[in-house]
Amino acid sequence: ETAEGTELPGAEFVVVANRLPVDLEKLPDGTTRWKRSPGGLVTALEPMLRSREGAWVGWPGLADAEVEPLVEDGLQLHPVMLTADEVENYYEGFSNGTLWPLYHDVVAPPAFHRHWWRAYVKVNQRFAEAVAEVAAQGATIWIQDYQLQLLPAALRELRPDLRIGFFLHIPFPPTELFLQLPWRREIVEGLLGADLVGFHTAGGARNFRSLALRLGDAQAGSGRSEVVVGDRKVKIGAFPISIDAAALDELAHDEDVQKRAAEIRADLGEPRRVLLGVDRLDYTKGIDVRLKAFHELLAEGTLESDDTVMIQLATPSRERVEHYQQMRDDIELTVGRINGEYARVGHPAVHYLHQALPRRELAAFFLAADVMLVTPLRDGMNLVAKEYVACRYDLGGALVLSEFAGAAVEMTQAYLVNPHDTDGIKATIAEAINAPAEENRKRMKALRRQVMTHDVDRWARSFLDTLGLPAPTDD
Ligand code: ADQ
Repeated sequence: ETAEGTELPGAEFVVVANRLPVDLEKLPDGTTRWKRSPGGLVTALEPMLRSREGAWVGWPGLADAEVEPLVEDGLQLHPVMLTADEVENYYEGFSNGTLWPLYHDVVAPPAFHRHWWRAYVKVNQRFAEAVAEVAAQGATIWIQDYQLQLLPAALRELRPDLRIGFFLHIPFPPTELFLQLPWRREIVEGLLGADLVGFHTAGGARNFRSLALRLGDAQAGSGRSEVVVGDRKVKIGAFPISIDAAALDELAHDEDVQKRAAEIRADLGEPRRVLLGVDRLDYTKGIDVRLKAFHELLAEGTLESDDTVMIQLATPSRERVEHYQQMRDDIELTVGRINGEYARVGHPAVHYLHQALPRRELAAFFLAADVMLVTPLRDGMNLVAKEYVACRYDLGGALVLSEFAGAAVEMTQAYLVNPHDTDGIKATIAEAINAPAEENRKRMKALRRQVMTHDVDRWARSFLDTLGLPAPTDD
């Protein structure tokens, strides 16, 4: 079967995400070229897509670029065009200025603008048309994340033959918060267009289900993991995402990575303790929370900058959104203050890199860190916590983890903290630093048992099995 309007064959399995797994880059001479962007989702889904002659529909990351579909290593890529206005209103505006803060417990105030909403509706409709063109009769479609919540219903309208799954990578908020959204009914009805709506945690699934019963046209189904919409069943479930744990474990075993870890500690001046934070620079990640705790621990003398250093690696993120600019300034001010008071020449107390690092380098930092600080105010899952554990095959290190990260549900042997409780965080950091090695090994062993057996492949399989995706045909 061939879809109309393209020479590529209609795809039996289609992933739809805001972004394609490749970025279109503009060169100084005005021409463009493709660059691979190896995100976690790509790594997770690529084998599955290839074995099923799959397609990926998404925005190539550059405004106003009208580009033709391409086939990369047997994977069909279908670019969806966004104008500069749409990038501003649909992506930076409604997705990242409204939905992102609203879904993360309003830790920053969400802005509700009607022109942002209109752009969100329009772009979701464009995605629906793009998917309708590439999907084969009866194909399975897997829609990813908060930028595309209207897509399930919009797509079903055009193509009732499709099997549609939706997965939300960020938290689904408590109903009281969600109800602030002027377009709450439209979003719930958009999601209910899917056959399966998946979340990281049971809490998120519960929140969505009760809203669906309250706002949407849904009726209770035969159990807690479904609702009924007209003559259709919509399944609702928790599917905690994970990482390619074996690949990271292998990377951590690499001799060069281990040498690099030793080198990092040497460069730091062989401190007794290294604390590490690794995040996209985002106000939900609680970077300020851990800096404050560290600052106070130094001020009280519980920690000494002579023998304890903190490293914060922060990937640049959403730099055109206002909240992000303000937050970056605040964090950099705090880093400067701490160093101003506690550094010596050649020995900063906080090492701060506003840079994205290669995987190998990141693995070396994980190996070099005695205490990993993951303190988000709210986080859908948080892959960094799992990556750290996957690297610590030596059972060294300790993980301090926010109760408000989805990862806390599975990683109960971490040092769990309430990110709003500064004294609690300080006490827990001190506890993790001073714990007998045997205690930390025991915790790490339990954490690894969880992470190494629940990898991203298992996540994808369990979602797609529940959705009822037929097994790939061998030919
Ligand atoms: P994110 O908010 O981006 O993901 P997270 O899950 O922690 O958060 O993933 C970040 C990724 O970026 C990790 O793989 C990490 O290693 C990498 N990274 C961070 N800083 C880096 C740096 N300086 N250099 C290189 N790499 C860096 C969203 C949700 C999460 C959810 C994921 C997946 O917000 O809650 O876990 O999607 O569903």
